[in-house]
Amino acid sequence: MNAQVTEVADPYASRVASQWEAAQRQDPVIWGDHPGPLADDQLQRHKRDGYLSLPQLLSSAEAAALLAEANRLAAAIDPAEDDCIIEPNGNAVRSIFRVHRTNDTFRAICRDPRVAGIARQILGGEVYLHQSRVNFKPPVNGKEFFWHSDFETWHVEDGMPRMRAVSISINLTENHEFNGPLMLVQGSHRTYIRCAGETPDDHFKDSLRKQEYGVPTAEAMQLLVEQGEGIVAPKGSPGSAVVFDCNTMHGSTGNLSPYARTNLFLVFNSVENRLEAPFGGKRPRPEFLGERDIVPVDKL
Ligand code: 6CS
Ligand code: FE
Repeated sequence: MNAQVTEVADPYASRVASQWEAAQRQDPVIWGDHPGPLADDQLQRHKRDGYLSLPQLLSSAEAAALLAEANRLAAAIDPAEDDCIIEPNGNAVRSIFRVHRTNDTFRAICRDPRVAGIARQILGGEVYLHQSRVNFKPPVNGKEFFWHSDFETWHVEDGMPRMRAVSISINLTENHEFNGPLMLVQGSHRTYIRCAGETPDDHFKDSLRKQEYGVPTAEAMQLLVEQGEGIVAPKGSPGSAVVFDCNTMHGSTGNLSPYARTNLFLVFNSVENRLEAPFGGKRPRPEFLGERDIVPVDKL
């Protein structure tokens, strides 16, 4: 008898064709009924819009302490370190990665129930940090982050199977219209954009400075914006935060203001959604970009 071999198609295949395509999300946004710090109406808004703006997740004093630590790290880091990313046009520090493992101040804020509790509530149970970084977006010349869905990259390049991750971006400096605040396409998390093209080898070496693969076309952006509720850019003072789904289309423009736009970006993934082999077939990115050593956040 012939064993039946069933090829299970990857629902989130991307960068496999020369044309982009819009597909339906296959996963819930809120996983189950887990207690946490968010009120019901906040959860419902996150489910509907794909993001939630929190005007005061941390106090301004806490944000100031985190900012001082971030600046201390940036001043001390050797730019040749793996987990340090430099701006595409110079040598200012753009991002420092894996701060949940390398720094006690940042580790503590990851574990804080006001932060981790949100991720557990949305993802329905125990979570770990898939990625953490401080983004500096330096004064006057800090470059943009082009439009992208984080999940698209994490699925193709890291092997994240399902949409069961959530990001919390905590503003350490004020975010306003002059310094390139986070922009999100409201409602875009319900649609998955399969991007055109193929992933180059060692893509991360360029993508973290300027992403050019795994990004939507103008037509894909138009579709998301028109079928959703448009583009939002929540403003906020230090200590404010934006929680957003792993598939929400987002990006930010450059910083033309004379002050850095610094934020702490934390990605929580469910322990039940651990990484597999990358769905794009290349070798996995380094662990400072996609954690493979799973430690539940409260055991960090
Ligand atoms: O590489 C990452 O994990 C993240 N960074 C960028 C610039 N794009 C994809 C994803 O959000
Ligand atoms: Fe992103």
